[in-house]
Amino acid sequence: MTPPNTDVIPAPLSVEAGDGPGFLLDTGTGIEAGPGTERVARWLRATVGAATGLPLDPHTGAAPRVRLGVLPALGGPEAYRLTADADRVLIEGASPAGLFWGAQTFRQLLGPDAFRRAPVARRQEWEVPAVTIHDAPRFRWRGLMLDVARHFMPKEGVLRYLDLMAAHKLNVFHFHLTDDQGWRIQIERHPRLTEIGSWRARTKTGHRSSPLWEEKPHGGYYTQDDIREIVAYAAERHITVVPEIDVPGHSQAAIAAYPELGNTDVIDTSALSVWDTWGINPNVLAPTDNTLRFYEGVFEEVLELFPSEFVHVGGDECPKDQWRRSETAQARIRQLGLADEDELQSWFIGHFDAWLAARGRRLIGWDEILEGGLAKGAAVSSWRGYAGGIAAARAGHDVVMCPEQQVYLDHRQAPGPDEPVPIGWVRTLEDVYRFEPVPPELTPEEARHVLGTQANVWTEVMEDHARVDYQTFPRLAAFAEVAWSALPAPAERDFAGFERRMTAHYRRLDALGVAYRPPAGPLPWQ
Ligand code: TNX
Repeated sequence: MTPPNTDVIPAPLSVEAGDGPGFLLDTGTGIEAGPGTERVARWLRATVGAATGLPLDPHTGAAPRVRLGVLPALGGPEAYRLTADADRVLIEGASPAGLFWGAQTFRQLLGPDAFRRAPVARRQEWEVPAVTIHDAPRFRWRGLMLDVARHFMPKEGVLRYLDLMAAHKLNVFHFHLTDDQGWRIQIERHPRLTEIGSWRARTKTGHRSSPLWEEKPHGGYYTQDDIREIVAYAAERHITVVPEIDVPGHSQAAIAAYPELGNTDVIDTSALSVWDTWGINPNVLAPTDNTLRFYEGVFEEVLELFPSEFVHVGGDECPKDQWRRSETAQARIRQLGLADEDELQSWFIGHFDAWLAARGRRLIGWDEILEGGLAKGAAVSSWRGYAGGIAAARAGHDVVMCPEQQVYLDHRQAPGPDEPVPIGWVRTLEDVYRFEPVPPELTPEEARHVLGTQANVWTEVMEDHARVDYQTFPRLAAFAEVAWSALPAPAERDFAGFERRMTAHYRRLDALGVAYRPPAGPLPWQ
């Protein structure tokens, strides 16, 4: 018999092996839902039922049971406890979310075949080892950002990505929906955003030096019904979707659709099309009332679709050159009594900070929003290292740590000519495992503003979901452990032990059909 599988990833707070035999799931096993747990029970019956072929019917006679409950006394809002012995499995969460993470652990305990969509293992019984697990996450924001603007990912791929997040106990999906190279969300009152803004005539994939380098049309967008489906699917998995509409930079797709949004007194914006190269784009929004009203309209529809507390407004990489040359922008600076273009950007972001606050939401933006003064209620995604996050936390603002030096998964994961993605530094699995979201410079009081951490997947050079898988995995497993588990300081982390536990996890990823970067041997396309 195979030894009990307790190589749970991310590692729980505590795992105590029981003495006796484990619990056997068979045709007589029911999954019973206590009060408030029916949704999680349905998810568990559906996933484990599909993989095992067992009915898991709660009304099955007197057979042993898997029982689900909510027990607020368990501690932190997402804590759970799982106890298994020969007679029963009890999974209790401090909330339905905590219970759901416990259900994810239960699935890992059943072994890799529990991650399949149909029963392939010729067995009637599935064993959960006798065990008691206490668990709770370190951070409340355990995020993953996907850029669907540079390369569109069809809805099915997004739903699958959400399932993969849930399997790693990640709970915030930052959905980067707009950029220079594409606008991906239908906005009913501004139809050209998707009619024009979601397609580019040419796109370059691969790297210039690579034989895969080619140019072809690219595009796609989510209808509002698609978005509702994605948000509901995420909610079922206790994942919050935080939408990002990037302003005032990274906006060429919007300007191509509505030229009046750009700095028309500096360039002929009607000649712009959706951008077909990568990098920082000089074409930014004009700081006019018309632009503000236009984007208020966009955000009104966005708020209807996304119930998240936070709404991301981008704010990154906004070159100020056109504002320097635009008489309209300069007049605005004078009218508002601002010192410079940085303060103009800050005013622009501040407008949406107040606008969102008036609607009960909170603004979050990339760390450039610190320049020219941070808007009152703004939270910061600290991406250019820790500095922005440190400054924001010291000023009493909330922070999500996502420094590009550590957790940008578009960066290559090994040196060598075989790695497909040519951008960025080498960031190995071990580098990610040793990433620490809370910098030592922060006092405990300041550190409370670190809501958590996020890995970012920018897709300039990932043209399909196999490439996204390759860049995301296995590093996301290491990241999940950083975000969830109570790991010691980076230098003391047991990376060798993590790699050993990854042996079981690779089998789970295999069962899920994830095209991860294999730890050894040929790369998938070799
Ligand atoms: C910087 S991170 C960007 C993105 C790029 C990424 C590539 C950030 C807020 N802006 O637009 O895709 O680098 O790694």
